[in-house]
Amino acid sequence: MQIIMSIMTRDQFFTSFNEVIHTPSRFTVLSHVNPDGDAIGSSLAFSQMLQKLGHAVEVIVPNDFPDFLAWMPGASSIHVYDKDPDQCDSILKASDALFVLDFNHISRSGAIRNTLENLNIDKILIDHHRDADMSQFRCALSETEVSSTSELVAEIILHYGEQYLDDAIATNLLVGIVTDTGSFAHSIFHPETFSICAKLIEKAPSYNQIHQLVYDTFSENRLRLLGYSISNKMEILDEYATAIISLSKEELSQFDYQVGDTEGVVNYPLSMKKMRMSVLVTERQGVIRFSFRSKGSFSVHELAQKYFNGGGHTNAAGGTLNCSMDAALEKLHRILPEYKELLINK
Ligand SMILES: [Mn+2]
Repeated sequence: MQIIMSIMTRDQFFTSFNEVIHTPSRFTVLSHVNPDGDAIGSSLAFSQMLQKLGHAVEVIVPNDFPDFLAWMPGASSIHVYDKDPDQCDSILKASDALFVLDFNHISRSGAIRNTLENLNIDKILIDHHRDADMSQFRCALSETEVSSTSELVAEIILHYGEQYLDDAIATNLLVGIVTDTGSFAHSIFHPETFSICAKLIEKAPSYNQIHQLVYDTFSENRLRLLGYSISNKMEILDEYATAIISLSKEELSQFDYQVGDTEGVVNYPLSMKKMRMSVLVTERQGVIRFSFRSKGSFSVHELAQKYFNGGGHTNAAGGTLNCSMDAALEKLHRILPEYKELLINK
């Protein structure tokens, strides 16, 4: 029988969480495939907090993270599963509990999926994505009306007291919040996001420097790929207030594609006043990946979940298809009429 737990309140979460962290333990913190700033920032900060509480903690991600995050405090200690699966499997098997950060569905665990399915230890979720399957978790802090998982981790740390914040933790959390909100441009649901950031900025060495380290790190190829994507590849569908950019494997290799190089490309079309949805379609490792963004109430989560084996948030979601680029674009065009009303009604 499957037990469906309802969403936990914060009080219930902390009661259960306190039991988990009560005695010195070996913990693993795990984040999602294709880790982004929030995945790395929240995982590092959370593991650093657990270490301060006297636990032995390792951070694992399914595959490598982009270079622009490599400077983050503690990043060099992260285990990348597909570089050393045996070591990661031993770490997981020796763990007393597993913390799952910034994702809530096993399909986002990449190559770790098999190990996870056979791992009988307590799992604790800290995440801000929709539709969490609570039956998998001993306890969960699963809230969608927050900017990022990093914001939730900041709340946990501040719950125990500001003395646990140091410059490394503050820096990691700021990277997570800044990247998941597009530098405070979206996904802000309440003023507390800013009061939390004010506390983090007090502790972090320099906010300006953090911003530069994250954003002013393009290679020439990456900037030229962005220019090419917008100039040559952006298809505007006025009748759906939608823009589509597609990049084939060949096009990516023409710009010497490195992990993370298409990060943010999907946001640019939405800077046009008339656009409600933007879709980036890329072909990598034999899979077609979709990245969806929207403005206002139009939910790309619903669309990604219904047609593209994915999901995420109302205004940002992802998905994948195992097919050719042509077939993927054909499917996208085919389903758009279903959403026409929602897309053009403000
Ligand atoms: Mn996130």
